[in-house]
Amino acid sequence: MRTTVGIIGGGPAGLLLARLLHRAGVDCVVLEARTRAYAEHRQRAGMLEQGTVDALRACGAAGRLDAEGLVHGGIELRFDRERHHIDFPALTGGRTVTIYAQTEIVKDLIALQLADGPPLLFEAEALAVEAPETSAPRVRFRHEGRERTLDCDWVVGCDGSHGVARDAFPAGAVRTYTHDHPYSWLGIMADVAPSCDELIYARGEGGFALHSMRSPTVSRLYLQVPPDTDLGDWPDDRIWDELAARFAVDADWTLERGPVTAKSLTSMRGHVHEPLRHGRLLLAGDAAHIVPPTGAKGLNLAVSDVRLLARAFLALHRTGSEELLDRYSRECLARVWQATRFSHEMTRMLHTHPDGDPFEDRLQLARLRRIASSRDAAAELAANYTGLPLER
Ligand code: RFL
Ligand code: PHB
Repeated sequence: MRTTVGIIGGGPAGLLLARLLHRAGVDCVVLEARTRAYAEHRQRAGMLEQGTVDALRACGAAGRLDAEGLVHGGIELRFDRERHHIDFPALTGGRTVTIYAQTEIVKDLIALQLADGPPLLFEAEALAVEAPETSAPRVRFRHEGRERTLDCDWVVGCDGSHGVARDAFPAGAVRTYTHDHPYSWLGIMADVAPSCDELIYARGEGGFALHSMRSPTVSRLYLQVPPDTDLGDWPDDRIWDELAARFAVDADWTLERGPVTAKSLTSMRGHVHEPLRHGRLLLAGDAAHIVPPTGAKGLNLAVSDVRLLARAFLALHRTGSEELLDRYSRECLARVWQATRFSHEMTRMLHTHPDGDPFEDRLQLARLRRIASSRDAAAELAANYTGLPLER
């Protein structure tokens, strides 16, 4: 098998890159390790920046997103038993965010790809990227019980945080910056109408809680828990009681409860690999960086990475110039570090520290009060949350 751009991973990053390349006339092949059903049902992100929505629209993948996505004009911060609305359009010159599940984006992109796109192979697990420093890199992969090779001009690793593409960077040529936070998120999906019109980020007495949603009838909620938490210790009633306590306010407000349909644990960590290119191998999305989900940035960063990459491949295709590919790692990392900084700050501001440092406690509340009372501080949060421009 041979192609111009070999893409490892059929998550949002790989699928969107394939779509953008296909529309630009650049040929590619996507190798996805899992089955289609698995890829379409992995529960993850839900909050899309305006730029992510625009990118999906521009490549014809937003039909359902436009019909079913929930446009939000802000978020609510809760602390000290009070509610504070952050008004995004007023603070950012009209920007909004959209709630639409990652599972649905993946379904929409897979359907388009299988209808008229370049090849997408499921249950095709990449084993290794070979000869990335030459002009003829290869991906060795296993498909239908056989080992095969995909010969490429370029390889893009969109294979998530446990992928193999990164392994082809020589040890001395890559550095990984990491930060682990001392807590995890217990997430639930529940068949109950959301108790709010906007996402609620709460710093309660017992820790952080987030109220998100997937549709007018499905709620998505998260609780800060210790990293060694056993889901078996958290029956549904205990989860709802703890959520209700953390969201409690003096105003008249109730958390509606309903049947819990899924439970999960997510560790909170930051991870950035530098650089994002070695020879003709490039990294994008979670393969390149992980951010804690408090800033809702992971999927949005994956999308902005592949928008930059698609532009660079288009320039190469049209003019033969590799200039944009040469700049990819530096430009992309500048944005990644801004999103990492924002995610880190949101995480540190909203989670209670397990060691209960009272000084840090007071600082967190001071930060939150500053955002609630200063237009400039709120505008800074709104600009980062809705997404910094791609060029920055
Ligand atoms: P993915 O989605 O992990 O896809 C990688 C794909 O590569 C495949 N793969 C391989 N294929 C072939 N050969 C191999 N050797 C392979 N190894 C792996 C995998 O099967 C998979 O299909 O990475 P991608 O495309 O970079 O997308 C990144 C996003 O999935 C991720 O950043 C977000 O989900 C993060 N995230 C959020 N991001 C947001 O922007 N907004 C949010 O509201 C948000 N909420 C979240 C989140 C992540 C969460 N968890 C579970 C970490 C909430 C949570 C709880
Ligand atoms: C979600 O809907 O899953 C979600 C929303 C916002 C976040 C994290 C997760 O910050």
